[in-house]
Amino acid sequence: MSPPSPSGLRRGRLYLGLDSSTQSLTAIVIEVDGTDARVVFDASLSFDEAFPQYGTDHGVLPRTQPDEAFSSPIMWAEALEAIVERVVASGLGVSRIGAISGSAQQHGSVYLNADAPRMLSRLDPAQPLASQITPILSRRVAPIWLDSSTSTECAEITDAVGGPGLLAQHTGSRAFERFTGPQIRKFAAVDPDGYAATARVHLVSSYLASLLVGAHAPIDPGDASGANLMDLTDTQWWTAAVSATAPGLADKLPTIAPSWSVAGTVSPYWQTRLGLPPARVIAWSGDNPCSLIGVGLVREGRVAISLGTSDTIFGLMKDPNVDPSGTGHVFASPTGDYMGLTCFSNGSLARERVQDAYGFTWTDFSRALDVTPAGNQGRVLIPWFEPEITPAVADPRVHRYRLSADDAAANVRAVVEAQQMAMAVHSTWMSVTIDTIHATGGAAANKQILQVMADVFGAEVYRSTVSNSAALGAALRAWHGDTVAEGTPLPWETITAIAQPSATSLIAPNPARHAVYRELLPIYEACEAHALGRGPDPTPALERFAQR
Ligand code: XUL
Repeated sequence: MSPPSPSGLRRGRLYLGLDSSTQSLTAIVIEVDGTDARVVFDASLSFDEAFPQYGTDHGVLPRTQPDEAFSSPIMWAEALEAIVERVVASGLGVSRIGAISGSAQQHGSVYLNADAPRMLSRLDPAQPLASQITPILSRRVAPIWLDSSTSTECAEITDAVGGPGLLAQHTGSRAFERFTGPQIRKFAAVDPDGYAATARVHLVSSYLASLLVGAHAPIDPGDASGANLMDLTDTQWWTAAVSATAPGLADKLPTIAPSWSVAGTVSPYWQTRLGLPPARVIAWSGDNPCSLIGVGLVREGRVAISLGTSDTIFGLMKDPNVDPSGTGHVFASPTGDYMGLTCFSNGSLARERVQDAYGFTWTDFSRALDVTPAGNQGRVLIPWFEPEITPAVADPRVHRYRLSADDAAANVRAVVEAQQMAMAVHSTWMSVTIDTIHATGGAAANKQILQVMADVFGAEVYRSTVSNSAALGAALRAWHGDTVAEGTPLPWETITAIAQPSATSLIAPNPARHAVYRELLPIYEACEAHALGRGPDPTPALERFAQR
């Protein structure tokens, strides 16, 4: 039983979730009473603003090569100390913290030398953290997910393991430039001495967890699956990929432990310096696995669609199904299941390009959706304004089928329908029957877009109001891990109740319109194939569709 607060209310246990993203560090604290949770603290530090001395731009160090992207592990340590200080200063009563967990941008890697375990266990509470971390780095900078400079390494690793299909089958993704394995291989090649001096390669998540516990923390399977190095079936490092990546790497990688494992307790450094209690630190994970929890996706059939700069569809899978086309990713889920994720680069950008082309406001844009019919009378737009990830398109071009560029309203409907149909088509590899969608991101505010989503998928769409889903997911994972450690694990449905969207935000699919899209979907696929130069002109099929 927790003691009553001065106001007479019972004060519950606190769980701290941190999210070290590309641009900022966020802290969310939830207070838990029995099975009820509520957010009691939520704050962010922007790296560029809070730590201008590093010269970062949106969290990225000044670039010397256009295709490389690095950030600073020292800055991340400084930010960790600063945000924990803020949590302590909030007056919440941090002695009530039961556990801490975290989320971090995926794929980034941090290189530590052999002194790390000794130094981490003896951090001096009289000194700031950052200056004490500097001597344990065998590489001053951390390559991050925006780095696309490792095409050669991707090809070499792919060849060595026996091809892209095999690599994807085992690790969940074909070789991607930004993934950790190819990044490690490049470091070993360009700086063999630095690589030799590296005793441990952490991901951003396990590095920050290590700073909290004062020892090397494990990596959870969710974040490990962003490395191109983990075998999905046993969630352990895949020897073939590890050997193909860099010499002696097996000894330099952290162990992989379940997402709910206790990585350690908050070290004496934090207790003495900032007054944190010796709380449990639950293994950190990647931002995508943490967001899965933070938007409440803990059963198969429920997915999230994030309509942001890029559009993303992700959801839980019971089985590690892999995308044969090689564009989707499979990560382990913090629930012990799997998650599929497919990203589309022409998201808001494409919607805005169409909006701007006709001088429309968002109200005009919504109205255009209101006045045009589902299926757009067989008029299709393939909106590759920018290079596209799914399907892979390097030389972007917009394609129109039976659609005049002069017809403003039809172009609006065409861009929205194309995006939703692309998400439906390119998520079938997950073999999940989607019945519920949690819509997030800026464009989820638009009811008409969500109606098209509901009609294309034939699924119930709810607007998710969670804003910092990765940080919330981390706080919920801390709670879950604590209940597991106490021997009284709570079901994920209970843990994520706070993350479920309100029933009043429901947008129901219309069966007649869904039937229209079921007919149009294969023709839309044919349009994509034609635009990619891989199929016949789909115009006759669109004519038949329009005249039906
Ligand atoms: C996923 C990916 C990004 C980062 C962003 O593959 O690269 O979503 O995780 O932090």
